[in-house]
Amino acid sequence: MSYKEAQKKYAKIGVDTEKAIAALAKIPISMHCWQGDDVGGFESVGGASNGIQTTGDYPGKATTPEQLMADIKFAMDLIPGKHRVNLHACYGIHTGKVVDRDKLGPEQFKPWVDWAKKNGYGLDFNPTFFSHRNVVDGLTLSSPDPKIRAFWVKHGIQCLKIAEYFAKELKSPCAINFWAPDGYKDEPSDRLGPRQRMADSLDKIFKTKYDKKMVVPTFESKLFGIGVESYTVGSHEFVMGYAQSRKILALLDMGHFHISENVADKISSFLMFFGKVAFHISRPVRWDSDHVIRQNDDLRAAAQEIVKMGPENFIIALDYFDASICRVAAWVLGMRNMQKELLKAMLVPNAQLKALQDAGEFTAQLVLQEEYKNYPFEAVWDEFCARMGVPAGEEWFKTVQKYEKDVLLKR
Ligand code: RNT
Ligand code: ZN
Repeated sequence: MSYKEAQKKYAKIGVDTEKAIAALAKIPISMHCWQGDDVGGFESVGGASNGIQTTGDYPGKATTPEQLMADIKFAMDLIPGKHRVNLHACYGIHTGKVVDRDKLGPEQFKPWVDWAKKNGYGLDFNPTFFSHRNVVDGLTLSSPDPKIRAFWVKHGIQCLKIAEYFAKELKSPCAINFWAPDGYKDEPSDRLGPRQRMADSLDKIFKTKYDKKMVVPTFESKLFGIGVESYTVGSHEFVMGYAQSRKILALLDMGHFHISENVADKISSFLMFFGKVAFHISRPVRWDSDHVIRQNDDLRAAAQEIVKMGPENFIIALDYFDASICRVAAWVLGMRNMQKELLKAMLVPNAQLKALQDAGEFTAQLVLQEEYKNYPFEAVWDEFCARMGVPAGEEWFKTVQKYEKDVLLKR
């Protein structure tokens, strides 16, 4: 079906495809640098540890800043629209001796800023509370050892400075996400103490002066991790309470809940009480496995809520890392899948369906929700990609395969 025919078909149900295309072009997605090297970073060759793990050993991963930048740029060029890059503190660029986390500053991130400027990307940021010797007994900000807490507090403060540097240099607010792996493998005797200590550490971090318009702290909750099965300090309730009371944003990661929970259902409540919602788009398979996102029901449901609540009220960041497949393809596929689901959600006559719900017309609601799934979305997507100057269909993969052969596999 041609775009013109699809446009007419959608118009009949009150959907303006031109509006949808224009709206989608304005949604920036924060693409995570860490898919490019299995959350490795540039501090050591040890790889991800202390609360983060990747599986797979697909060849060709980026091991230097130049390689990672080249791979991100290659992926970005196959993704329609203008987007952001999400960096972690462990991706600082060190000349000579590695500067420890408590002493990091803008200096280690200047090459990233220069590169982002050149390519027109916004930058977001994350302190790295893992893959480090000062994660002691699995604890950072909640450690009973005041020296360990002080180290991580200093890290958080330095990261706020780096986020402010990004925002000012790139003239675009920087979201900085706090996630700490702290927790216990087995039943702790004290559940309160670690939470009090974590709150106190965070308060010390956020006491630093930072530009509240340009730096947007978010705080990510988690149910459990491998090795931290019985207790997570930054649980959902802890994060909600902390963020709400300190007037920062809470962040929802799709992999950080019980597997049967509907994460999309949480969005409207978050929006009501926080005004804005930060999101890690991920795909858990039986656990927080961080698989590449697919066009599945969970992603569809999240995208529908984002569209209905107003995409401008969201910080959409991807968070997955699959080391068993081509990492560049994983980026392109995930970014495009997110955009496809956002577009699909925009091509649904939401006002009409809402009216059916309010009128108690549940049969019609169900029938139409299903029928609309088969509308000619693809024609609109193809048109969007053509206007954005990127391949619409699977041809993008051929380009990645060539890059893989010519560049990645030669590393
Ligand atoms: C871990 C969290 C966190 C990390 C990134 C690398 O479970 O999801 O967001 O994935 O900070
Ligand atoms: Zn996450």
